Amino acid sequence: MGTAREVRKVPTYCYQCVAGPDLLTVTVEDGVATKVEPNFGAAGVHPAGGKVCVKAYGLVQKTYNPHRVLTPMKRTNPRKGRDEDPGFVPISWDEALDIIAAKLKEVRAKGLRDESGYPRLAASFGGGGTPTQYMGTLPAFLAAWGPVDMGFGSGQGVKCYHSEHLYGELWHRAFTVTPDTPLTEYILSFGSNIEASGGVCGVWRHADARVRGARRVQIEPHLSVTGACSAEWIPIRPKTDAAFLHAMVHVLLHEIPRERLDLPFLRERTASPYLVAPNGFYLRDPESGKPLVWDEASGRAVPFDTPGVRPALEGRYRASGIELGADDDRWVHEDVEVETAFTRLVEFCRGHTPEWAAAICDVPAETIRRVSREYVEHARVGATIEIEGRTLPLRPVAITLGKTVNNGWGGYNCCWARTLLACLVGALEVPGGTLGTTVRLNRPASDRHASVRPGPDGFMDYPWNPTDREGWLAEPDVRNANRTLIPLVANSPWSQALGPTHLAWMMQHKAPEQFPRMTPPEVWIVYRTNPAISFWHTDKVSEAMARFPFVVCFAYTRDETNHMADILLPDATDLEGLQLMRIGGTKYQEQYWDHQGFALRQPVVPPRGEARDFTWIATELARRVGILKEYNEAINRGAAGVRLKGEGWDFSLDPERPHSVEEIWDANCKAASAELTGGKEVHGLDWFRSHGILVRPFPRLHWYLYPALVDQGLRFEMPYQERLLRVGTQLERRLHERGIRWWDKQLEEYEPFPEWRDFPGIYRRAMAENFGVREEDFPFWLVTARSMQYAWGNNVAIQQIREVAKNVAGHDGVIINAGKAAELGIRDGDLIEIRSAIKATRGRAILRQGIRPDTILMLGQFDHWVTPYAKDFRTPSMNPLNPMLLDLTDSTGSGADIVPVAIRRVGGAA
Ligand SMILES: Nc1nc2c(c(=O)[nH]1)N[C@H]1C(S)=C(S)[C@@H](COP(=O)(O)OP(=O)(O)OC[C@H]3O[C@@H](n4cnc5c(=O)[nH]c(N)nc54)[C@H](O)[C@@H]3O)O[C@H]1N2
Ligand SMILES: Nc1nc2c(c(=O)[nH]1)N[C@H]1C(S)=C(S)[C@@H](COP(=O)(O)OP(=O)(O)OC[C@H]3O[C@@H](n4cnc5c(=O)[nH]c(N)nc54)[C@H](O)[C@@H]3O)O[C@H]1N2
Ligand code: SF4
Ligand SMILES: [Mo]
Repeated sequence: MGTAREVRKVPTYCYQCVAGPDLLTVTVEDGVATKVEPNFGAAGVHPAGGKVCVKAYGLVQKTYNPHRVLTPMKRTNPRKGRDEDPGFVPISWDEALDIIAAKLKEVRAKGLRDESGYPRLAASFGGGGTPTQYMGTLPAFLAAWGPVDMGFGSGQGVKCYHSEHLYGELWHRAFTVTPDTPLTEYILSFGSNIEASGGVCGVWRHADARVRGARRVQIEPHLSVTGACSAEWIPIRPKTDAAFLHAMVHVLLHEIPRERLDLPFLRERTASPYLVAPNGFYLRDPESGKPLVWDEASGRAVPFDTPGVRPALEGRYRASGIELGADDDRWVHEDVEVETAFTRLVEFCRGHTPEWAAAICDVPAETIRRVSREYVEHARVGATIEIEGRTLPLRPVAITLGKTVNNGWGGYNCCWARTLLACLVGALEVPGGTLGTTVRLNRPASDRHASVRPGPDGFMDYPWNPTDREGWLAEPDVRNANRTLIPLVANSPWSQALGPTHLAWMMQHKAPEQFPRMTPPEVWIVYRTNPAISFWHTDKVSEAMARFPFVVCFAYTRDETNHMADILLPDATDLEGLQLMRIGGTKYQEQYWDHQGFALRQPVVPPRGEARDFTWIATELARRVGILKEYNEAINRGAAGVRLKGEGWDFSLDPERPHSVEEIWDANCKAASAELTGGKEVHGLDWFRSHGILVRPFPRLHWYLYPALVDQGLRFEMPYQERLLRVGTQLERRLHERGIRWWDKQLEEYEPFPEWRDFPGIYRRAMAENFGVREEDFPFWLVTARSMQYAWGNNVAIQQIREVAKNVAGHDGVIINAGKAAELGIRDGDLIEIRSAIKATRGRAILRQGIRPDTILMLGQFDHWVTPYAKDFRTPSMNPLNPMLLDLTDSTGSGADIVPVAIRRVGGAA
């Protein structure tokens, strides 16, 4: 007490979960990080007032965790497996880097691709892309290397908002979809657990909306924290959301007057008036090939963009024209009967009555009907609002979908119906309505508006993977075959990780017919992901990775994936590393800023032990592998986030020599500030160290895509999916020409309107058919949900997080309906066994009223058996119980975290 102390406050960012980045300051006393606080200086800029969520408060303990790996390590036991002790021994950085570089050079000498055509080098990064904001210049190393297989599933992607990512980007440049929460009045949330998953910005926005009187209805099988603070909870039967949404479409089109819908929006901003010809493709003008609409003014069919046209929204007409199908299919029609896409839609949903859905969803028809009417009433069709001087429609209703609803079978239906419901009341991409956050498949990633480019037929262009005879990639270029099988996944730097990433694991066990012989990657690099815990069928995933010949894991602590590693490398963690990142604009989950710019992550304290900055590691690897020049050039091109050369400035690095970590980020800081200010201001690393961020205003008009479509005279590609029909037909032909039949179920989904299928039945039948079990022996649905306190398995090793989480029900066992438990003789705290068709696990029963009797829930992703501290939780996870199956893969390549199980009591309360 009383001794003079040096106290500093250091600004930095947190991006531990996808709801970030958020800004904070860390107090450092005598060189020791002691406290996390909001960044009050950024309160006027950051959408959550410069605050961070509970997870960021764990960063001090994260830094000083006694279980950290703090030196490079080498495996001494050549055998790999769960039961093998790796025998890790500490080695020097020199030795570690030399071993890795020697291996990489050996691989490079053989050729970047192996005899199957697959990259010899693979890399997996987890957590929804957040690791990029911690890995410094590693992306430049990978770019310098050449082809890398990024397609080994790391938990993210196919389990995430997968179908939403793909269809969302197609329809409205929406990698993820959110309400315009600050203006909305009515939110229908199908399993979107925003109060747990939305981070500090999401929680803040929704709290404000509640104060304003906005009404949120939570539709999901268990009462999540989001349900608990919603106006209403509707306990729907799992995987039946598509039927509920189809029934809403029915109510809007068959039970309420047409005038209540936004008819001008449908006519002018969607393809509703386009005429559909007998083979299911649009009727087109023979000369221009443009789709035709029925012009009420002239009483004939004319191209959709004819000046002065008054397109009919509904009706059947007789007209002539051509129809262009798959490949060279072409039909010439003389005076044939055609109908508008909208009329087709009305017919399509005729049978989808609330009564029909009620039986499927186990939700009363009256509830579905009432919710649909509330949705229309709150939409305020006709209202307008001024945003930054421009008058836009105001439609304060939105529908959001959570994971398990927007991925796997039924995901297409749910994403389609949600987007369509927005169109029916003109609420897509307008104030108060349903908005996309950001793009990852379309380019440029930094600006959603700039990604709006005119494509064919009056829609936005889309970067499909080709399916025509000449363009189709018959030989997959990575092990999950994303470009071969999934036209929608495009070919951006994110596309591999959004391919059917479980196929890469499954095929390690058996290559599917007509595919190249399956090979393991010769070198696999892993950072901030733990697929041995976070993916499906974790035993099988672990077995496959144990057979990989050479695995390099960046390691914070020991974990279940790096248990199979040959080399462990300790990286400078969140508060120790240096990196500049883009912030602001609009971003998932609900990061909507009125600013954009850059933030610095900086060493708040020096790295502990032998941990090294990522940029140093990447530079050393590039140098030792002999690709330093290519690596520096990649940084110059912007691989670390910013192009170093722009109009009127050039901070490019000399490609021939290695640069220090500070030199590299100093150049990035200067280029970033020049880019942001059009060359007016240039700030180096020192400036960013003290200021933390540099921003300029971001127009709120850019939150909404609608103005960009109006300005370019474009339409949303709704409701009829003519392009998907064509693309799917072509893909089917290509696969069948090769003799591939194992993707046939997925091909059925390429329909212009997504048909309802018995989605829960698909999950149950897959178990019976693949494992020879009886469906009725697995009567419960096992589902999972987010915890606000945990970012996946990222922070399970932090004691403080566990302490906070313990205050929230559900973290220590298996949630089961109290009434159902009583029937089965299960009391609170009893040990129960949960068995799927492939495996059983155990946990303590937590009895709750707030869950359907046919559903049980395992929060988060635990079940660790190596990760220090977490391995003592004894909290079960669904992941070992959930098989990877082709039958459970939809046409976009996604699956869902849901599995039929049986339960029984095996022991009394502890
Ligand atoms: N049961 C269940 N499973 C799920 C889900 C679910 O809801 N329930 N969700 C799925 C979804 S949507 C996703 S996106 C995935 C995410 O799953 P993953 O992408 O696999 O991510 P994490 O589980 O966070 O893995 C993080 C790993 O990084 C390590 N780590 C943390 N900090 C550092 C660091 O500073 N340096 C280094 N080198 N390593 C660090 C941690 O120890 C941990 O092993 O999980 C999926 N799996
Ligand atoms: N704190 C925190 N925030 C995160 C993450 C994190 O790990 N921690 N991860 C981020 C990532 S990568 C993702 S993908 C998102 C996920 O974000 P969300 O999708 O919002 O979150 P979950 O809680 O995983 O979603 C599961 C919810 O869906 C419900 N559910 C399950 N099956 C069904 C069904 O068939 N129908 C309906 N209607 N509901 C169902 C469950 O009851 C649960 O409440 O969260 C992101 N945000
Ligand atoms: S929401 Fe995510 S990024 Fe933001 S402070 Fe919390 S953990 Fe960090
Ligand atoms: Mo995710």
